[in-house]
Amino acid sequence: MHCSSPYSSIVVLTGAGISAESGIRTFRAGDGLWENHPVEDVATPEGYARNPSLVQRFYNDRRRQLNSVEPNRAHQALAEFERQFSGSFLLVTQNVDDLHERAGSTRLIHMHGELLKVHCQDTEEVFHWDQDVTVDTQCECCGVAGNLRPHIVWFGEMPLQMDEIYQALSNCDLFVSIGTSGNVYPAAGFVQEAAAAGAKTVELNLEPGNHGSLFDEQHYGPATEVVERFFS
Ligand code: BJW
Repeated sequence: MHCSSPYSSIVVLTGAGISAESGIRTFRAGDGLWENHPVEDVATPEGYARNPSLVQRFYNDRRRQLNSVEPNRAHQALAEFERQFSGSFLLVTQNVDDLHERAGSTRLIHMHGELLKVHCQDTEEVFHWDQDVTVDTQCECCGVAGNLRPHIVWFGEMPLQMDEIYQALSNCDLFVSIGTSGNVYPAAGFVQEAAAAGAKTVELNLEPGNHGSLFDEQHYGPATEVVERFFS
């Protein structure tokens, strides 16, 4: 799709599949484990309350992993498209890595949070953070040890900037979903929101996601190939 496309307002949703070829593992490999941990241990507020050290170590490891991965051609194709496109454009990512911004994307919402941020459990103040966090780390706003937690949206928590996202979905004329299985809500419902607004809907994924049949158009293959082809 060339930047002189017939569309005036585009929303793109990305998931773990876009970062897979950069070397970041996707979530749903079938064994129910993320990096050898049951999901409910590391991605729920209850898991964090039970064992904060384990959860901090899990996110410290993933934060450190960012130093050894690079954006791939799919991230770059989206950033290049954004630079050239004169209409309204919003990239909504479920990913907590920073590969979209490192590729150059700027009109971007991290709806499930960011590995490179933490927030204070009391004040909710958010801090940029690229170091390890432990239960002894003192919070920068209140000085209390153990108050800083990963700025990640866990199950049962409200994803971020939802008003802006729904506003963009209700105005878009093209919605493109990339590298997401469609298992996790509310993101899994965005295709229906966009379709209800009259947008054309396109799925770019390795294989059909949960809602593959709801899309007007589908292209299956590795993101570096299908995304680059679609957005150039
Ligand atoms: C490739 C590829 C390649 C591979 N190229 N493609 C019952 C019914 C309905 C909903 C619920 C329910 N019970 C509970 C809920 C709500 C719950 C939910 O959806 N649960 C489901 C499991 C059922 N959701 C929530 O709790 C959310 N909050 C919420 O709903 O608040 C209330 C609310 C109401 C109304 C409006 C707004 C809010 C919060 C969800 C938080 C999700 N957080 C996580 C963890 C982050 C922490 C971390 O990263 O450690 O976010 S879960 C995890 O899944 C992560 C991801 O962002 C998210 C989505 O996963 P994604 O990206 O789709 O990855 P995969 O692995 O599933 O798929 C990868 C895809 O890529 C596959 O299709 C591959 O084929 C493909 N692929 N290689 C292209 N090379």
